[in-house]
Amino acid sequence: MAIKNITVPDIGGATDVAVIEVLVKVGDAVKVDTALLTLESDKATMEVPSSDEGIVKEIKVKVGDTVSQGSTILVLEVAEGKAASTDAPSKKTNEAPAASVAAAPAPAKAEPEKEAATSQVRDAHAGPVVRKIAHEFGIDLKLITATGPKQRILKEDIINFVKTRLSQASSGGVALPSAPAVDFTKFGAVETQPLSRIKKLSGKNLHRNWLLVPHVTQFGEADITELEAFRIEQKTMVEKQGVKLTPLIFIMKAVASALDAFPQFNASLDASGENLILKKYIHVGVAVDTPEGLVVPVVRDVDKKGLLELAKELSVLSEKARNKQLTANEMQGGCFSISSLGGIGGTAFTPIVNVPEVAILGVSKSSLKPVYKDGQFVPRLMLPLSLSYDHRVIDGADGARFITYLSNMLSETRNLLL
Ligand code: CAO
Repeated sequence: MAIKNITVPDIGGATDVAVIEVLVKVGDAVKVDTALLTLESDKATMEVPSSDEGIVKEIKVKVGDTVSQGSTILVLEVAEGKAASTDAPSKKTNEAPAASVAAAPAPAKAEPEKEAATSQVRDAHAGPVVRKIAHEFGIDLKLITATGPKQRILKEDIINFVKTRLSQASSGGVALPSAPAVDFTKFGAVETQPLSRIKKLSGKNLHRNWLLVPHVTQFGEADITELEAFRIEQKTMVEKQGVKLTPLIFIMKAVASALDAFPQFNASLDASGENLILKKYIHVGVAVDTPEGLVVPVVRDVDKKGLLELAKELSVLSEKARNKQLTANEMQGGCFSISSLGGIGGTAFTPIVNVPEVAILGVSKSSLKPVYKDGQFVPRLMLPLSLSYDHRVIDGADGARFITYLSNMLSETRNLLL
């Protein structure tokens, strides 16, 4: 064993630089490049790594001391033969170590652009508070995505890192990089608007569902020409009872029938993910757009209710949703969801499955299209459907069967009335 004094290397000519952190203690085994100290000058925070491998025998500096090039940092016991070639002769005793080895030589001045070699003093890219927090949590700063100016790690970066790791640990999930923070004021005027409570809540669920469920979206089209003719015929009469008969009511009825015919769509995976829980009731959630965000009240026993009853119930629930009067109970127990954007527009979209359900139907705006029928093109009112499902539970063939069944139900009005 040999004894070495490890000293402060060239720190760019800075003198009397404050020691803000001592990163090792007596007895620690250090390797080449292990960070020993953090120094903070008025220009930069830098780390001093070890130039040698060995055991720390004595530490010669403490937090608050000031050091310059050549100041002794610590005494290291190194294995014979591991001493740096620049080392002076070393002694085998612990007394009076004569050798003085710089912790790390500065980069050659002739090659200023060259990346610093191993064991260079390096910019710590983080202030003392941040470094202290990272040190206490045992976080390697190299793992943190810096969002501060000049790639500096901020306290928020550490917090985000810890939050992400905690949520991964609880979900057993994989690491996701966090989105970079962008200062948009660099590009023009901005206004910051906090998300509503509902948006924050539904956003969290949507994000989880998006990550958790292997989604497939199956598109389809239903010919609702006859259905629409029937609806228009009934509309005025129904409106006299204060109820609005929109295509959605018929779609709810068709969905209930399809759920009955394809029970795996009226199901949930249990917590273990190994069993399917088939439900013997048909409760359908309907996404309602409110100024505060999206909410999904649940209409119970859709299979057992008539069109008029469903229309009344949906109108009450969507009114309650818009007035923020829905109870928790009214938003629970759904087996399947429908998200209808048909009143607004668009041709198709990919809805996100509302976990623990396994499928969701997206409905877009119907339009007249030329359809080839009995040897000629005829104008038909076509309704676009988008069925997203959890591919762990539902096979592609079943997805196609379900949407075909649904289209047939909607194309034959009497199917829905009987
Ligand atoms: N094709 C063509 N027209 C349609 C249609 C469709 N698929 N669906 C509805 N319409 C028509 C209706 O017939 C109605 O027309 P009239 O006033 O002339 O009768 C008009 O569009 C408006 O319908 P509506 O939206 O008031 O009623 P609805 O039963 O279709 O929907 C509700 C009710 C509560 C679901 C709806 O108001 C709503 O909030 N939709 C948005 C849901 C949403 O945001 N989903 C997105 C979730 S993912 O972020």
